[in-house]
Amino acid sequence: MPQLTLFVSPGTCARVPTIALEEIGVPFKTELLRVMLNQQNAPEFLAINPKGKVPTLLIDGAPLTENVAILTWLHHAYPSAGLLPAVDDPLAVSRQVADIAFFSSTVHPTVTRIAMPIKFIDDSALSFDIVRPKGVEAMHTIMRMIEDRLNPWWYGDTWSIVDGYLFWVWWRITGVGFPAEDYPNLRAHAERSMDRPAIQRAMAREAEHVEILKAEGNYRAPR
Ligand SMILES: N[C@@H](CCC(=O)N[C@@H](CS)C(=O)NCC(=O)O)C(=O)O
Repeated sequence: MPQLTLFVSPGTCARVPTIALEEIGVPFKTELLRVMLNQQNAPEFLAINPKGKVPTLLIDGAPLTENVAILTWLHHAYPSAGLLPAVDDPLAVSRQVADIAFFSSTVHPTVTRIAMPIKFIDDSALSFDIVRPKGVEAMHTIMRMIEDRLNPWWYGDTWSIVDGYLFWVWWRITGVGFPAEDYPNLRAHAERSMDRPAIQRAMAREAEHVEILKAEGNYRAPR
């Protein structure tokens, strides 16, 4: 069994592979990166992941980056965990990769426009007045599509890690004011997700990290 260490930071997309690992039930360690201290760009971490991003998964000491790669590797390494529905036709496999890639390459960048608008313009007021509303507009288009698709999970009756990805996105955007009222299926999805013991364990790991950061004075609440 490989030794697994996941670099994380609370509230980030590293929650998604944390959920995946908790669903698998395999032993793993998490390493907290302090974004407030820019530890993701410290030379020690850049030597592991030159992109300076979480999540980064060490598999017997060797790094694997990018949610698409980490989640699909975990699915293939631990197929009985059911991170994705079992399929063997190459086209069906590629469609599952497309679903995860949609979250990482379309939905996540839209989350960033809403959650971290200051990354796009060096003017805090303008970032909240212009960048965030344009991100919210783009996110409504995405969420209307997802609202119509959920039944009750992304793949119907079967929970998958795509739902774990959606759980993080919804938590992140509603946490900074994205209006939830028009999306009953998404609200129910978030509540149903929180009933899953693996998600509760992933959230508990994050809460421990938040407490560490608060005690150090290195915590910044989302706004
Ligand atoms: N394409 C990457 C994106 C990873 C990413 O953007 N991670 C963010 C947290 S959600 C991060 O590490 N941000 C730190 C920074 O940009 O300095 C993936 O899907 O894994």
